[in-house]
Amino acid sequence: MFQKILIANRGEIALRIQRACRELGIPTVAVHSTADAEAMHVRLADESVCVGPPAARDSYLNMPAILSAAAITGADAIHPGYGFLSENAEFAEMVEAHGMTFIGPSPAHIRMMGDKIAAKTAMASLGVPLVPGSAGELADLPEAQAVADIIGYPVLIKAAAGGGGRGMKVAQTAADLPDAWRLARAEARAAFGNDAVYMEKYLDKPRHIELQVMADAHGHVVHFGERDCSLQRRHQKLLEEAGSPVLSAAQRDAIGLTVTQALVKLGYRNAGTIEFLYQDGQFAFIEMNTRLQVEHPVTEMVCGVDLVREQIRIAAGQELGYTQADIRFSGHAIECRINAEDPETFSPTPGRVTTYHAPGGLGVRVDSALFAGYMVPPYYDSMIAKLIVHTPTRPEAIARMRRCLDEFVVQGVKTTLPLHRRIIDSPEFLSGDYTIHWLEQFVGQAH
Ligand code: MV4
Repeated sequence: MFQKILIANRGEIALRIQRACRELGIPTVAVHSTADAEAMHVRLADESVCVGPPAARDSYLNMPAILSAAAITGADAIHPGYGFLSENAEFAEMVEAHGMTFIGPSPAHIRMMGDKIAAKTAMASLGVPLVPGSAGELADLPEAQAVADIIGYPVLIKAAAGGGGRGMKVAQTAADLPDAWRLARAEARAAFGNDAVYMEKYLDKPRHIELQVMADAHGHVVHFGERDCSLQRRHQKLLEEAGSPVLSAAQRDAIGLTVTQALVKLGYRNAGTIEFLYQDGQFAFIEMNTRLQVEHPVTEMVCGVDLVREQIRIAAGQELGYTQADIRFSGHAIECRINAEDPETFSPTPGRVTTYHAPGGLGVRVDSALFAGYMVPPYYDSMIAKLIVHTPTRPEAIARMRRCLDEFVVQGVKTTLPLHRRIIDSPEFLSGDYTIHWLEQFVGQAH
């Protein structure tokens, strides 16, 4: 097992990883920017190193500074959390080149899944269902037109280096395609320095359902079921559920088997999330994330597993030690992401938190690095807490979430708590009958 783990992140996820380390008896090193010197992830770590000024590119994305911090503190492994350097293949390579372990997949798999075309090609060859579309990169507009004629409009042009919704253009009809083509390529070049694009049939009312997997270095792969992440606004998730309100146990088993068999053949290692669009009872693979995700707690609650502990054990070479048949899905879990944002405009609201009171009780979990007196800095993501509830059934989870949202008090900065109270009371959310588009129109409604 590792002697000391450096956590290359901040906020709630840095604390989350520290907690797993502490329970495994592994000392931790926190890194922080000058803006985070007083932050909870620094206070609770065994050691801490300042890695640079506030801007993320100078601190949490500063690879030489983070590697130096690991070297001088004698850390033998680095956990990247999510965001920042978590899906940076070059960083994972540098960690290994310095004789340390990157707690995550191999650099080759991170690189493969970062290229959305390579990811789709690999998954298709392994028997995972895809959205109908181009067989890889499109060379020119005539080829795009030919593919669109075969799969039928509407179509989407996506950037190979994209993901998370950036650089996507819809063409409703053949007349829209030339503009969509030019815009998608220009945006891809500007945003990613790579103008490779591909095409997919545009699905008009899908849900976003993702599967959590874990693979050890000995050829064993299991899945921990799905999360429904359809409640998003501008590609920012607000609320996630495990399991999906629309999936049966048989459907979960079937897609889980397809995915785990594919990842065994791929030789994948550590945690991963396979993202699907789900429409008309069909799964279509779109992307794979090669990191721990923000919403991992809902999976932990229904499976009774510590995913960060599993990541650390696997990275240290240990076997999973259980099979798919040992994994049971129990009850329902919901997570609300609480952001320091205006709940109407979604503009960030940095500032000092004067009052902080978190809810509690049976089946309630709050993952947060917040405390009364904390100054929410303007430099980073605005998420300040995750509220997770777990109960036997979905209606009970909704009732518990409503109760917890009413108990939760954050004063001094505006938060998205009032929006979550509205969502949890809406008939559409209650019914579970929503698509990826529902929240966009709901937030704009009079209330
Ligand atoms: C799509 C789609 C419809 N059809 N692909 C957006 C983020 C990126 N991960 C994939 N995205 C989409 N891809 C096809 N073929 C609709 C979206 C999409 C979306 C997906 C998941 C969650 C929220 C979304 C919001 C708008 C569009």
